[in-house]
Amino acid sequence: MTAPTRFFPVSEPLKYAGPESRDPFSFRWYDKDRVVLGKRMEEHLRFAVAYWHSFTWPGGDPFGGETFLRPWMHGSDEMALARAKADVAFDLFHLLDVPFFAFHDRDIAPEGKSLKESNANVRAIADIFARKMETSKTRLLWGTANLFSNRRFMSGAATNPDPDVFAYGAAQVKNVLEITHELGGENYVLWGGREGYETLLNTDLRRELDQMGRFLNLVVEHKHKIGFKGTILIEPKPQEPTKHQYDFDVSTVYGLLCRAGLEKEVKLNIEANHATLAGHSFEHEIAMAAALGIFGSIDMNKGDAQSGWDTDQFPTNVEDTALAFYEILRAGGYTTGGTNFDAKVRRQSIDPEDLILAHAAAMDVCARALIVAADMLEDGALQRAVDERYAGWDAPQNKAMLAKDSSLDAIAARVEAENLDPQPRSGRQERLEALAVSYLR
Ligand code: XUL
Ligand code: CO
Repeated sequence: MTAPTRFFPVSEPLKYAGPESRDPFSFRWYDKDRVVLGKRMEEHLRFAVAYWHSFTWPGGDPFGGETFLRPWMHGSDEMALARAKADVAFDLFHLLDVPFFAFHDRDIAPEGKSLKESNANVRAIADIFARKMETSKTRLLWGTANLFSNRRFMSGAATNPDPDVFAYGAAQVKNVLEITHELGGENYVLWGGREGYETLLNTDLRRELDQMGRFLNLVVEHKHKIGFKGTILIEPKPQEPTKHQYDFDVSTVYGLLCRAGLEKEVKLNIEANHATLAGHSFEHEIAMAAALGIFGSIDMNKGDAQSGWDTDQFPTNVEDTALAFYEILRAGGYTTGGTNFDAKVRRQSIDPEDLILAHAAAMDVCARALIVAADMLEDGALQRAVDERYAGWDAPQNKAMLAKDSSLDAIAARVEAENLDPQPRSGRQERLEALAVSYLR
């Protein structure tokens, strides 16, 4: 660990102090070594701090600019500021004792006058990360390229009508994928920031989908070429910034992957706030990805019930979070994925300690939710109710209907021969909702 930067008011990592603790600089539920379902909490949850919201966002909104006045955002030597930012970032990782972080290329280093210069800047900061990671426990959950902030990407990257922008985006991804690989990253994320359209009047949908499919294949081919063993993840989002994004939700991305022949190669990074913007619950998106065999990782940040945009708030609701972790546990837990806080403090939370306390509180919500979810799973009553509901499918004549050699003729003949007269049975929703809530603590 390098010397602390003294940006934060504490220098010792937060420790578990139990649910009764009134010390805000302690964990009440996140007890990293506590064993849950045979695995340490830290290994279950695999927390990651996102570089962009905590260290790069200045606190602006559509009506006002910067509120945070972070010291590393002000000065003329941009690379010196990027190095100072890296110091503070690794201090926060240390204080929170998190196993992972995640970044976009443009979060960690300034954009240069050419792609070559930009890539060199990213590499210089990545070299600093590599040195810091020799003594820090924090590893890289994922890297990603920002293909949406610069005005060249206003009409998309892979789906841009201008092939030069496609080329520029591809070259940028190559650099970040290679750096992610060199830093031992466990995943590489593609969020289609502006892969969508504003109006059909200027859009050739088929071309854009073909371009996107080829772009994804180029990334996967390069992954194999350089020997990156991590997972390529796509992060669905329905809209914002574009009116319609091609990666709308889990099911839509599955369709895109099948069209590109990549459903066995690419998995999904599911964000809570994106799920709700798409009109789904977070647990729906996780369960759908698991059912389709493409669950990878999550961005753990919620929206605001009253506003229809991506507010990126830290999770505070144990019940919702428990339902999400229940689906993650049912899916077998993470492999290369993790719980990334793609979340930002509110723009009035201007104190350095707010950054620490926001993450700590969210880690506690997730830890508590994990315990509840583990109880749900271990007790098994919820699963038994589901199994009972489908038990009829175990009978041989019913299994046979789903076999390749079944036919409408045979099924219709059996309905007649057996005089089938199906009687509806209760879905028992309220009973199961009461059961689910009974695990809360
Ligand atoms: C945007 C968003 C991104 C991705 C990575 O809504 O979630 O920060 O997580 O590009
Ligand atoms: Co995200």
